[in-house]
Amino acid sequence: MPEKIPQKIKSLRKKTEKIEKEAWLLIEDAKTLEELDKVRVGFLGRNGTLTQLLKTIPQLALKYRPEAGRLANALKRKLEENLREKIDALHKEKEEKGLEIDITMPGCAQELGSTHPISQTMAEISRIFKNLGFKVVDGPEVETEYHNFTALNIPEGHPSRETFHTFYLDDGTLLRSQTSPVQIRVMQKEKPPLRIIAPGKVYRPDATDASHSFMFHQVEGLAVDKKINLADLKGALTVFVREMFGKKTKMRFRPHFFPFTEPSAEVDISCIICGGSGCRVCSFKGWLEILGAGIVDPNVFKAVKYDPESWSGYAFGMGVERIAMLKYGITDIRMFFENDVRFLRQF
Ligand code: 2NM
Repeated sequence: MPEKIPQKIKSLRKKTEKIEKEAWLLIEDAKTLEELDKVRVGFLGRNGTLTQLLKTIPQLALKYRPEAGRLANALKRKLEENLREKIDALHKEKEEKGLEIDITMPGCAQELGSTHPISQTMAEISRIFKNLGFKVVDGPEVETEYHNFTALNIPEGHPSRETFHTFYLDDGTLLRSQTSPVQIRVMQKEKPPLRIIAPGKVYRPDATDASHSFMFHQVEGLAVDKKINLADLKGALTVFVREMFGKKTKMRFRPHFFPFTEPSAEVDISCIICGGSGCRVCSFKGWLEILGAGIVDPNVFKAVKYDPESWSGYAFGMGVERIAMLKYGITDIRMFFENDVRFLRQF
């Protein structure tokens, strides 16, 4: 014989069924999130119909309470679920209509960035040499030993290799220590005459301090033509230092050694701070070293199958950070690589 359902539970069941029907219709009818929230408050808010019903349960006789609780809580879960589904549907609808974006809201200000001082300096160096007829060229930062050393008249076992012997990759390639391998690549591809500059990153096994970094930027230049001589080199570099540091800047060559040029020189300019009288920046010498240069060694031409009897050339190389530090009065190379906007904003 089926157990007789007590009157109390019967009436509770009726009430929950009524609430469910009502809620279902109202939820279905709600057109906006605001309307829907009113429906929610009407049933589940502090004075909501369902909330009130739940509050009556503790007043029931103990034996009715479990069944009453099950009924009321099942309804509560169902309502919450229906509300959630409708909220999602309304959000989706709003998004599809594009109303999620309020075009009257104030925008987020995007601060304007600026070109990095090293990029600015490289662009300025390139501009000057472009005006002198040079083409700007680019090449890989991961190089073969051949392009980085052998073709540049630095054979295996040559002491010059030792100073660059750190950044090797597994397959025998290495991070380039100068940008001259780019020039080797251009000469392998193109016939003379040519005038090129190669700006870019280079890598050295140097411990970092105020004036050294394991990575820095270089611009190297190369001119190959008939009967190029030291006067051509001096002429081009004179134009460069005057454009870069001002018309009054003086320049001098000091003999030096580079494996890829012969003769070679280190090039100084008169101190741009004191004009040559001596100060802390030039260590009271009156001169600042800014680049290295020379006449291309015939062995370099042989490596790229240029006839050294018919062709001659000059080449030079400079560190961009050093030029930028002198130009802007920066005393620590690390500032270029810290990405501190308080530093970068100044340029
Ligand atoms: C320097 C100094 C002197 C140089 C040589 C070459 C090449 F490819 F022609 F052999 N490119 N750059 C050179 C010459 C670089 O940097 C201090």
